[in-house]
Amino acid sequence: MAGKRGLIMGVANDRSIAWGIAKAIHAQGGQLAFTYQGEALERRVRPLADSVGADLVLPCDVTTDESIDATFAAIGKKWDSLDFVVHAIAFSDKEELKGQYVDTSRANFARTMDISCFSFTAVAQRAKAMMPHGGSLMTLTYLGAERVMPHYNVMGVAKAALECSVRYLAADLGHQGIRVNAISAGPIKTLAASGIGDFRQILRWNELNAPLTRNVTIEDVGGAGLYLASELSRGVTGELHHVDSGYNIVG
Ligand code: 0WD
Repeated sequence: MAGKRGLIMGVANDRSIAWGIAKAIHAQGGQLAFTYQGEALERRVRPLADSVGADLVLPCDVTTDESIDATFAAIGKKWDSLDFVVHAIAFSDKEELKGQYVDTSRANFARTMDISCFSFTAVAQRAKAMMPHGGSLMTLTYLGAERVMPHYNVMGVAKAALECSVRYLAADLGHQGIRVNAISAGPIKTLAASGIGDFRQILRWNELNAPLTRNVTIEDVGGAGLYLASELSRGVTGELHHVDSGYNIVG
């Protein structure tokens, strides 16, 4: 990854999946920029960014075009091009990740879709302008997009739309040498996951039933993120890559 530059979006703390990917790419010499959402997270993200020698650490709230534009403008001032973007952002009202999907409200449906799905397309719109030599865009998804999983509810619907948008973006951007892929990660105890009802049971169930009989770590996902960001995956686009100890083949 020496000589490659990329943006990591969605680090909340050192347990974040985005941080696992950042560490793996940094270990191979990639240069990183980070975004954070809000001042509370800035305090956590800055020291992490410092530890991998990143000095581009920018606020970005993906719910507004102005914020995304400002982020890419700031990157454009320091770097003339980008090689990869990691999008590891999702949000839904916790109260609607407990009961049944059928009770989803219009407002939370729209917000979940906006932050967890549309934001990837919004980022792709800006990133492509900075990828004249091609590049790699990746996002994070979960098996709840493909099947009904307990309490995943509206987030499953948003992830299904996200996975579909990966395919459309891959088709749109392929001729520019820009690859677009998704990693479908197994359950990992992070801040976002703590909002999902009965998450502890889901972890235990996966551990017992996955072919590898263990849960995945952010380092496991980091390895896959490194592969997708690098030239090793140069022939891969529009792909949904499961990093879940094989749970998707049995569960
Ligand atoms: O089991 C898991 N943890 C899995 C997570 C399994 C499979 C997939 N994923 C996905 C998530 O759905 C998400 O897309 O991985 C991605 C990263 O999630 P994470 O690493 O599990 O969670 P976390 O460390 O909380 O990072 C997600 C971050 C937010 O953190 P919080 O917890 O504060 O919501 O997404 C960011 C924020 O930093 N985020 C935003 N960033 C910019 N603008 C916004 C926003 N409006 N909303 C949330």
